[in-house]
Amino acid sequence: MENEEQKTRLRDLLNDEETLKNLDAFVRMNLLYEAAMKVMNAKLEILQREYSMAHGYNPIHSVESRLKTPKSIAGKLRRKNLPLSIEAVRRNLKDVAGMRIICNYKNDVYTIADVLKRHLDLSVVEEKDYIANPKENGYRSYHLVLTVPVYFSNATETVPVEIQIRTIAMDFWASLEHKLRYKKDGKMSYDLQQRLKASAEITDKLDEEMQNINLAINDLE
Ligand code: 0O2
Repeated sequence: MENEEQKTRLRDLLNDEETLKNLDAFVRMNLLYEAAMKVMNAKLEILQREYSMAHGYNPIHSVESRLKTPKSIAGKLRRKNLPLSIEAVRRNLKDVAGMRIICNYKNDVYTIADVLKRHLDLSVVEEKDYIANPKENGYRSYHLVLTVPVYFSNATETVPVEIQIRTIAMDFWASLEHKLRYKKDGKMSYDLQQRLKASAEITDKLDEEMQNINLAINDLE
């Protein structure tokens, strides 16, 4: 019975012009951001293969990409006191398409950021170096928002993609910190905050030392 009611409600909803228009606009918006991530993924794949061939070394350990969920988009619009509309998303949110590039060493992070900034079809919209200037809680990562051209049948759209570039160690730290923050609804005890901050310092020292050891090994070869 309940199922039947739900079905009827869904049918009514899908017959409603306004709902259909919004649904269509949402699907189109998703297509746009997905396409931009595909373009970026292709660029990174080419870069990795070319790096391995030309230098016998690949500075990229792994790449992750994600599309922000509708719930998370709505939450961010609300926090910014913006209307829940596709237009507000397009105008104000730069992280609907998000990619994370994980590198082995700190200098690889800067290498990749520099290479991407040299791509003539990409434009830098935002750049934050949280490695040179870590956040108060210890967070380290290199953030770039780049616009990517996406070619459709009758138009070219420039779509923002947020790219976080960090080392394996920085990623390890950020994943745990994110999980804790999410679990505790943004609230964390002073003790945990301090321990995380201290861990971030240790992580940074580890990154430095691993990089130095790797350079020393390279010198031996
Ligand atoms: P989620 O859940 O990862 O998507 P803006 O996005 O521009 O409105 P802001 O804070 O100026 O806001 O952007 P910033 O500093 O470039 O941060 C964007 C993203 O970086 C965040 O997205 C996180 O993914 C990550 N980030 C920033 N600071 C921290 C931090 O202290 N810890 C961790 N673990 N990640 C961080 P969201 O949308 O906040 O979160």
